[in-house]
Amino acid sequence: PLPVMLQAAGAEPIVRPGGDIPGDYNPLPADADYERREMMIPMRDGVKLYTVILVPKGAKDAPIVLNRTPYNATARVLRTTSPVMVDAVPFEDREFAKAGYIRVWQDIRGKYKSEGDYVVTRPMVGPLNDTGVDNGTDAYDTIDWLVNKANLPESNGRVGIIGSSYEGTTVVQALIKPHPAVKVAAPESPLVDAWTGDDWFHNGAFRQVMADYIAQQTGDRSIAKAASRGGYDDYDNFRAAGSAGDWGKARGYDRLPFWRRLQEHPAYDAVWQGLALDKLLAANPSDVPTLWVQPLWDQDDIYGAIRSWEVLKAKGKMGNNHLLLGPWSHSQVNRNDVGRNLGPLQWSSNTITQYWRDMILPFFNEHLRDGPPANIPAVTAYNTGEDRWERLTNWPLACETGCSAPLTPIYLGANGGLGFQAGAAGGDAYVADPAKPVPHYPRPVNFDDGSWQSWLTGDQRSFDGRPDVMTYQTEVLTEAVRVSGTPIADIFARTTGTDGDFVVKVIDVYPATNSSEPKMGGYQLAIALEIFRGRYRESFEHPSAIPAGKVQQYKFRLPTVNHVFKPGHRIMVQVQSSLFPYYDRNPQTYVPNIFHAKSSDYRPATVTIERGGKTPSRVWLPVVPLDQSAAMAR
Ligand code: PG9
Repeated sequence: PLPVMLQAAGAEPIVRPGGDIPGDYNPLPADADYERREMMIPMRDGVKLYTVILVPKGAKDAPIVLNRTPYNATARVLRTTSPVMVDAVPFEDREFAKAGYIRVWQDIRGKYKSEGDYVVTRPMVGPLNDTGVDNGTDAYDTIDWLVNKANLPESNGRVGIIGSSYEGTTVVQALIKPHPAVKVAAPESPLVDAWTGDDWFHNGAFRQVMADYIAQQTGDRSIAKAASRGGYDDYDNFRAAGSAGDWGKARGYDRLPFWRRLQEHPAYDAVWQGLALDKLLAANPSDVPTLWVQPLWDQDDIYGAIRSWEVLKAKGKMGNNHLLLGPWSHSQVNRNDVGRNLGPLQWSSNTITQYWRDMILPFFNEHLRDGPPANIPAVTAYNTGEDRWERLTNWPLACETGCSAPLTPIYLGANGGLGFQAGAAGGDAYVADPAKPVPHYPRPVNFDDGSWQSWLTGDQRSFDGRPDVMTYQTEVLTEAVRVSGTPIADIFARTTGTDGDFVVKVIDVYPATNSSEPKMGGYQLAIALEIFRGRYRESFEHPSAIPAGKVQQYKFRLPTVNHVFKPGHRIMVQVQSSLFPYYDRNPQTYVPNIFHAKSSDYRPATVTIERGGKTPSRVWLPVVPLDQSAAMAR
């Protein structure tokens, strides 16, 4: 036999347990201004969660900011390998790094380097979860460990929790029964109710593109590849596939439990209701000072933050709950500091710098290190018509009941008119054909080309004029109209089908000419846009077929606005029956479960939008006087 060892005595063996990948490699130069510690923190059930802690060198009595993520804690703290903490942390953490905070990132249970089983937006312990552990208990146990001086002697024992989207959801979950060391929170665009208005469904219409997300997120503990969608135009790809269920089946997604689960729960049943965090917040209203961050053009989660704030307001928790309505898309504030524009919209100042420097940091400083009062008002809302922040004492400024002003109906009229007076009875008919659905974005639609981020600000002229898009607009305004609150679509319609979707958009039509920016002349900017699946018009939980040919009412909430339609502009409302491929197609024939609709179920229907008389289709707008100085916080 050959000699066992060829190298000198005492040298490391070449082949040894663990091989050449030690698992604790830490590419940080000795002169770095911070330390990186990687820990496996034990939870109450023995599962250990991978946690990265960045501690500024020399830190003493430093506050902690925690983020719990399904998106790879290691990658989040390794933006660069810079020895300077401010340059190493993700963009969104720079203000914290500058201010000497201890920054902690943790992989949630079952993802990346954490142990345990991953469950998508794991239900809180209760009827849907009997394991005794959830994202609330995991946050609690983590915080308990972090504030123990034996583990992290540099901390002052106070913790702030922050994160956007899924990471925002983990913040909300940590607020249900918060650890006493949690002194401040900022859930940014959290998914709160995934059936009503965040992510998977909106009012029952399904976001088919989420199939890719589910494949990536649950195909592997780290990130898996989604199956090919086919050609470049996802409009063609999705349409050719048939139903959303057919789409997933053809890609092998039925092997993914969460994909199967979605298909088993198309309606707002006990599962979606049990997952809805606003209901749990209402039952356990938190006293933690919280800033709920809701981007106004959030293409993923446009409902959860504002809804949570409303629920806590109803529970009398105004004093410690603040709402921030920013002129952004989903997680725009977390990506980079390009805060002067969104799609074609341009703001006069960098709203993202202002967000981190003037709002979040002072708010966290106040509560985590006894900093000066941050003076964050109850509501900070960007006025998207007048291009400025407003500090308000309450929200909404107009609503159905209980506000200082009621909602004002604006009526769909004859010949495409729109006005504050109801007109004579009449109707406008169009053929909604599932074979030719209205695109949500001009074709080709490709979900990987980046257009996704700002599609909600797209020019609605691309669809105006289609025979299946009904457009109603006011005369050119001679006086400004201010809207501050949540508009409600209230459509009366008949259809020859037995199911159908309704999409309503409230649009600001810009003046026809714009000499400094010609392409914005006549621009149609949707300030609120939402879809509603007709089968849920009477109950979200118990769908029912639409009686063909009978007028039905479709009343649903649109996204919140704080906008001024200026003189020279017009107000426009568009109504249509699809928003594809963003949302799956409604077959327009009632079937028990649209995920499993057959190709023969997809049929054209003639939809008639009723106007005037006893069935006056309208949008209830939160119109308020232009001068809101009385509602302004100092
Ligand atoms: N909107 C994404 C998401 C959140 C929660 C569940 C699923 C998806 C996100 O951006 O994280």
